[in-house]
Amino acid sequence: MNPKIELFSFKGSLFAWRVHLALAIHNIDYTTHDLDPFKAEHKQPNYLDLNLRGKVPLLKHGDFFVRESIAILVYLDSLFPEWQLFGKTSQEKAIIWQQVCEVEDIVTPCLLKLIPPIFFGGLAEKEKEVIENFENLKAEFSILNDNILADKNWLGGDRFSAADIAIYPMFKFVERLAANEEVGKLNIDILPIEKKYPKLGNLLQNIEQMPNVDSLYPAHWR
Ligand SMILES: N[C@@H](CCC(=O)N[C@@H](CS)C(=O)NCC(=O)O)C(=O)O
Repeated sequence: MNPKIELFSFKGSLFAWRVHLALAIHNIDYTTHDLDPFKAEHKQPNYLDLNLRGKVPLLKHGDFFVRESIAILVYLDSLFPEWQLFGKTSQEKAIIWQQVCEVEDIVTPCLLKLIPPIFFGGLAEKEKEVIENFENLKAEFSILNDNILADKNWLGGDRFSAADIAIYPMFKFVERLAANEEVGKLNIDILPIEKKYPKLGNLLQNIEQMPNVDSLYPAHWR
């Protein structure tokens, strides 16, 4: 693909992971620039010149730049129309976008609220809030499991789509958060996802059977 695709990322970034998934599953040759958040490389002037928000992911395609993981997926999907990540018919498009929006509206905010107390300290003081966020995630997982996935194997319909890409890193991160030793003492009871929510387990398995998905799991999380 000319010009070559370049992706600015952090190792373990949930949002950049979505873009890696789309590119790797479709076997696209691209270059990754891993920035080091601990050195604040994403806040240096040379990067802020490319992305005024100082965040990852950022996709570079020739002299065109696009930020925001979902916007990047839309861009890639129109560069590679055969992917059809956002569906073909009006109904497919509506259902896929509905699911993507609900991931961003419900699942992602819970995760973002759980990160500081679990990884950066203060869990004891924020225990009530942590439990509440896990309860919200569990309620959403039940809706996905019992309703949305009741009669389908993919989140957006009968085949792999942007909705599956949007949610996959979030599931993996929930597993990581809930496996934290301190969180274990709170009896959250959300793991193992595949046992508690079999249709979600089925979805995870389907996604993990797509090419190259396993190779993208952040090495430092293993
Ligand atoms: N909504 C954005 C979220 C991007 C985002 O928050 N990325 C994180 C890394 S996972 C980041 O760059 N954080 C650094 C910062 O906010 O300073 C997307 O979907 O791309």
